[in-house]
Parts: sequence; structure tokens; C-alpha cells
Amino acid sequence: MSELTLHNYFRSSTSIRVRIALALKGLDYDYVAWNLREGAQQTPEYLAINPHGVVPTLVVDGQALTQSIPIIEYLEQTVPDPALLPTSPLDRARVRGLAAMIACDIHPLNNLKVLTYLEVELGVDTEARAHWFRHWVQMTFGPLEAMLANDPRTGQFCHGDKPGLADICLYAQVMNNRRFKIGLEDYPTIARIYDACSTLAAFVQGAPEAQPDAS
Ligand SMILES: N[C@@H](CCC(=O)N[C@@H](CS)C(=O)NCC(=O)O)C(=O)O
Repeated sequence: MSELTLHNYFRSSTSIRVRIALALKGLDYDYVAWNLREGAQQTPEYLAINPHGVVPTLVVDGQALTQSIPIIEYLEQTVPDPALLPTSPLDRARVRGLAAMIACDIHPLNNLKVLTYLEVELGVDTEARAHWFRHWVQMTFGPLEAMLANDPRTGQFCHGDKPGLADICLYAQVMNNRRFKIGLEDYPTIARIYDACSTLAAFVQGAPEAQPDAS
């Protein structure tokens, strides 16, 4: 069995994704916290691990893996059971598409460094930054809700009745949304899936409040 070290931050939604995947796969790992609020991701110590200066990084037997989705794909390939992706190519593409709506079309716009840039470089105030964050969530959560609600392949979770990659991304994003007081009233299917995820130990274990650096 490989030795795993996860470099991450309790509140980071990309870190939440990887923690949940590790928990679903039943993998133990060493937890190393980097406080993003204090800029720890830009220190020479962290940049030596991941020159991109973002979390998470999963170190596998001394080799650093970056980017949450490729990290989860690595875990999926090396520990296939329980599967986080369906078997048929069409279904896999659906699940990856749902996950990418969040990972590619919400997260990069609402990342800490983007919000910091808006504040420091462009002088955008707190309320306008919150508006920005909510806007980009709503732009994707509306269509995501429709795509989930109108597809018979949606079950208890995003795809069928077992949690997978799309649920991991959805759950982590909803956790992130809480900081900007974005409720799920307009998104009943997303709310139902989030609630289903919340009953599972792996998702609870991956949540920010369960981490040693939670504050
Ligand atoms: N696409 C990357 C994004 C990684 C990322 O941006 N992580 C955030 C935390 S959720 C981060 O480290 N931000 C540091 C910063 O903005 O300075 C992934 O999925 O891993």
C-alpha cells in the first residue's frame, strides 16, 4: 500500500473533494494543513511541494500529485472499488460533465486568489465580491439543477444510487456556498442530493469542521 500525505486546508473545497474520495476509498493518509488565509501556500516550503501554490497536493510515495480531479482519477484507477465513475463511456462522460460544471465553471472564478485580486488590485468591496461569488454559483447551479432533475439517470445521487465524482464536487461546492449564505431553496434536486451525501460517513469525514485545522 502506498504512503499518502495530503497537503490541504480545512475550508478549501478542492481539498474537501480529495478528502471525501480518500474516505470513500477507505484510504488512510497523513494530514498536513497549510493556512491559506495566512498565505502559507506561497511560502518556499509549500512551493517546494507544489510550485503552483494551491491546495490540495497528494504526495504518493514521495511523488506529488496536483489538481483535485486528476488526484481523484488517480485514486479511482488504483483503488477501483467503490467506483466513483460509472462503467459506460456515455455515463462516465455525463458524470465528468456534471463535475466539470463545478470544477471548471464555478471554482476558478470564485477561488481565494480571484477574490483577493478583486479586493486588492481592483478595489472591489465586500458586498460586490459576495455578489460576484453568488453570481457565478447561480449561473451554473440553475442549469445543473435542471440537468439533474430532468435526467432519469439521476437517482439518490447525481448518477444512480451510489455517490461518485459529481456528488463529491457538488457537496464541496455547497459547503463553500455557505460562507456566502447561498441557500438551496431554488435547487431542490441539488438540495436532496446534498442531504443524501450528508448522511454518509465519508462526506462527514471530509467536511471542514471534521479537520484538525478547523477554526
Ligand atoms: N483546479 C485546482 C484548484 C486548486 C485551488 O485553487 N485551490 C484553492 C483552495 S480551494 C487554493 O489553494 N487557493 C489558494 C489561493 O487562492 O491563493 C484543483 O482542483 O485542485
